[in-house]
Amino acid sequence: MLDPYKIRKEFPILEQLVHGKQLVYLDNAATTQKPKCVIETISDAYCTINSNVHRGIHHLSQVATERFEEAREKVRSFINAQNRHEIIFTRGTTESINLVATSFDNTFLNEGDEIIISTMEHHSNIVPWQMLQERLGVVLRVIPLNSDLSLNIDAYKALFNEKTRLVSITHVSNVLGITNPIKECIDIAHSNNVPILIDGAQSTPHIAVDVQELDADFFVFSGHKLYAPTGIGVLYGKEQFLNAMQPYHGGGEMIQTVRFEKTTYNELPYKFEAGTPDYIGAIALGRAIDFINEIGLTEIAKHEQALTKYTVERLKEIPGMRIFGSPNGAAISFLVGNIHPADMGTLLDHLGIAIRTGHHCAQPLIDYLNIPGTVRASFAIYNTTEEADILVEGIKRVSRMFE
Ligand code: 7TS
Repeated sequence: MLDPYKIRKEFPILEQLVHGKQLVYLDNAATTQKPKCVIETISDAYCTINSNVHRGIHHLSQVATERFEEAREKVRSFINAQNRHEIIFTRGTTESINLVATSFDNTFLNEGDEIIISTMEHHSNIVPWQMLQERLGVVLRVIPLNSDLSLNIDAYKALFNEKTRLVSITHVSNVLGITNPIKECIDIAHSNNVPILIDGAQSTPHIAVDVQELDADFFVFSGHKLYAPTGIGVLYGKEQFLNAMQPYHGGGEMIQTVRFEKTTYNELPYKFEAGTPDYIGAIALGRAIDFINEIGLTEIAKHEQALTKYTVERLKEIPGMRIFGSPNGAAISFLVGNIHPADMGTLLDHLGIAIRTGHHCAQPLIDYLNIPGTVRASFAIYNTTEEADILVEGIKRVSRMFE
């Protein structure tokens, strides 16, 4: 069994007091805290191996390059991609989706072509496609939700036609904490001969992902939600698509030869990694993956899902509690009576409890729910039932103030 109290000791930030109270950090869907091993990896790398990768003949550059490519292998193994060159390092989920939107555009999309997304997407899986809508005249089709806020699979099936070129949907909703039936969604897309991108920002920290078993064409995620530093993320893409796509950014690293007459591009993955990559970030991401693997995603999922279930049950004790959907992951969105989410968030903060409030970068979902926003508690490996209890007692206290 995973022992969150033992794990917490690895996270220096969790030891602090906020407003004189022990910090209860429940904003993990926004970003997770970093274990000592990841922080030390960054510090050690700058102290011992820092040198620009792929360019140098000298020792440090070679070591840095080896460590960078080792990190790519760790990521490959983490999501069980077939090939290391199918792993592209980006700044995060947002950049990964923008990369696909931009590079897919040049090769595969024309005016009137259709892209399917869902009602529960994060803005980063809406706006890049809307930008294509403006630039190219592609049409966005949106999967509606059922009354329990799950994806309406029948409606999804009915959205496909001969103009559908791509599906792009989230694995786990950052607002609702609902895990979508992603394998089924992928199979439906493929039965219509349409490739599919999966936004794994909220799944990779919590459940094991196997991109080959899923048969995802693209899979994207962020390091910082996965105990790694900010500024590093991943795009996995099947070789056949990445090879057919045009580069996203131009510059160093992504070229084979540059002449004023003609430039030729580098092979995968470098074709999509223009400029100096965040190799220290990638190395730290590799360490974060080791850290997760040492604990094991099966144990992590068990712990977080049990904590979510426990918290949902306890939240239901509170009069006027409204939980949105049936969270089965590591995030719970709710409202209490008429208390505005921002008021709840501010007052909980005074009790040392860090939760998130508002639209969570999913405004269309919040509009669909016809609410001003939600209060969201989201868990990680280091959270405890004791913290869930502090949250529940805090909400009760705030609720009493509004009576
Ligand atoms: N997709 C999903 C499902 C997300 O939850 C997020 C970030 C992103 C994409 C964007 O990730 P980024 O690392 O590129 O910013 N979600 C949140 C959140 O729920 N609160 O803050 C960030």
